[in-house]
Amino acid sequence: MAQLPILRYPDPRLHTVARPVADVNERIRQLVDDLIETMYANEGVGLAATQVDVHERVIVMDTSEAHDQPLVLINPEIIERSAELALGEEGCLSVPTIYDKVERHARVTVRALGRDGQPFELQAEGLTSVCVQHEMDHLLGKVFVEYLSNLKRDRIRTKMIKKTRDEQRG
Ligand code: K2U
Ligand code: ZN
Repeated sequence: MAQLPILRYPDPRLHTVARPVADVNERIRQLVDDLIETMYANEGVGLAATQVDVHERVIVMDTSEAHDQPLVLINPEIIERSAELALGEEGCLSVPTIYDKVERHARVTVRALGRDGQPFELQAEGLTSVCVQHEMDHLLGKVFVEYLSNLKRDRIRTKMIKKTRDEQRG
């Protein structure tokens, strides 16, 4: 298991479109385990492979109360979306300290492969629904700040560039 470095917005690699996983093999299982470790280490409830500069369709999530029930979604696809929308507070490990409201489908049904390579379906609502839509955006190269106004996004971009520069200076 290893903690992986998380790309920081506005790193252009965050806008890469991930390719489908061809074979759920040992390399993919190792990636899944590293994503789970990295997610917990950063107190996230989700993490997409895109965020660690691996551009394959893999997501991990854990929206459980005790943060002890990791969910693995390989080649996820949303097969149903509710007409009902919901406004929810979002953050992102690639955009630290920034939180803002984004409108999402209130409920979604997702079909994916698990860590064992077997297909399953997940009916998600609440935080799980928000998180899976947020992570699937990552696999399409989209970061949640792109739903915000140009003014907000420009201010966030400037803040992230300064934060990264200050951290590099130590
Ligand atoms: O993609 C990520 O960086 C992980 C996000 C997932 C997430 C986004 C929006 C709403 C829920 C989860 C991080 O977990 S951001 C931290 C966080 C945790 C709980 C609620 C909101 C944000
Ligand atoms: Zn994110």
